[in-house]
Amino acid sequence: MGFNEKERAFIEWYPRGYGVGFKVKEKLFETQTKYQRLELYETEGFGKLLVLDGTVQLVEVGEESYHEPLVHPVMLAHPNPRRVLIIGGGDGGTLREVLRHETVERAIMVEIDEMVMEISKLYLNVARGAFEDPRAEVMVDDGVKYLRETEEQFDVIIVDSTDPVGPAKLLFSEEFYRSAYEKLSEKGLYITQAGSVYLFTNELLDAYRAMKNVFDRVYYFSFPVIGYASPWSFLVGVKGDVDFTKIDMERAKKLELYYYDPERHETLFQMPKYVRDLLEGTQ
Ligand code: AG3
Repeated sequence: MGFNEKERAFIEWYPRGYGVGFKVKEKLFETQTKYQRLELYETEGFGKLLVLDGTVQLVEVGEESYHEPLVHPVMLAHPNPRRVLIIGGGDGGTLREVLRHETVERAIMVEIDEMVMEISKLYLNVARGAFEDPRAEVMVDDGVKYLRETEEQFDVIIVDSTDPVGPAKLLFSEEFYRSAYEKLSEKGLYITQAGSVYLFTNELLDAYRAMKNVFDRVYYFSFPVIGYASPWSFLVGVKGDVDFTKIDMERAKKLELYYYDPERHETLFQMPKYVRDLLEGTQ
């Protein structure tokens, strides 16, 4: 569906006929991995485009518009994030941003699809050395199983998955949130990408409700991500005495960021009326 030979464009079709697309110079390849269909394109204006099961994962030019808001708000709100778990994120962008924090001693990344990692390493300018960092421990495993079985504790858990439909569905279940809560340290933060509020409304509200049943506090924020139906949603779950509305400006100043603005952290929580109404309607 996605690649239109005649137009030389890749278009991601969301529910209700909503589309987001890029003009492409060429299709670099397409393959079926053990878990999903992987396509790679060279776009006209945004570098390479990585697609999984027909959905845009990233474009090289602008991927930071996703990885910055996914990583830095939670890392800067936590008082001392030393142990971080990333579930998914095979391209290495999330790992790269996590490792920019000097407090991090260990960053464990659990990606189910080895092929996504290998192809990203070979073709994409995204990980930029993150996989070789001595603090990084990368494993190929099912994140649901890993989190259920691990005896480790984490200060921050980041879920960088595909959409809450299909293979990643379990990552949005109450059961999964419970095992995440259990594996967070006394003070812990959990963040997940959570889709589009107007295209995956039910999935988002279900996830929000399930998170509210598990975490001590839950926050919603959205961010304009290049390549996704804009704005994109993120859900944050808090365990214990951590205030997600406040961040450490001293540490923030050491990071050079382009999209997420720590000085305006509070603006993350502004949302259109219909979104607030939808969230307030969940009980
Ligand atoms: N993780 C995928 C976010 C979901 C995108 N969904 C969509 N386009 N329908 C991104 C991987 C980047 N590390």
